[in-house]
Amino acid sequence: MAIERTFSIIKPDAVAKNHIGAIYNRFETAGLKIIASKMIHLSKEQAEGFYAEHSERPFFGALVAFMTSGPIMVQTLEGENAVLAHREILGATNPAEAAEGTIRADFAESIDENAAHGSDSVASAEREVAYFFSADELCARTR
Ligand code: RTP
Ligand code: MG
Repeated sequence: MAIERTFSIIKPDAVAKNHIGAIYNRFETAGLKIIASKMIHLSKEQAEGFYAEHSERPFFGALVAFMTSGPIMVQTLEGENAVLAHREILGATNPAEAAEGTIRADFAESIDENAAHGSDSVASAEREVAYFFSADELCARTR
């Protein structure tokens, strides 16, 4: 099993509903270690840059408006097959289709406000971690 890093966002809806701790608990229960974490309020430019791959999609404006509507928590998570393991506990993009017991099934209301983000590949994870964290903000978890 490969030890990977992945990138996580607790989105404005879940922060507003005080679900930060409950979602962190899901990460730790799944064996994912938080190796960097901070609260930020994205600017429009930061949100547009982060979701640049979706810039031509019809939902892009709504996505940027939502992601800048309040503070978010950004995390780097580390563990065995972390990218896929994290996507599995997140559940499907649309919470109505998310498997029972997943973060989106339990904490999200709609496809537009779906509680959390997770990198979809190792390459995306590298880009997304670097978008928010400098190398010296990533802590070794060797104990
Ligand atoms: P995320 O990037 O936020 O983890 O979500 P994801 O990989 O599951 O989904 P993605 O395709 O990357 O889409 C990014 C966000 O855009 C919104 N979306 N809306 N109305 C729609 O058809 C639609 N499709 C995507 C969602 O809020 C999704 O999280
Ligand atoms: Mg995505």
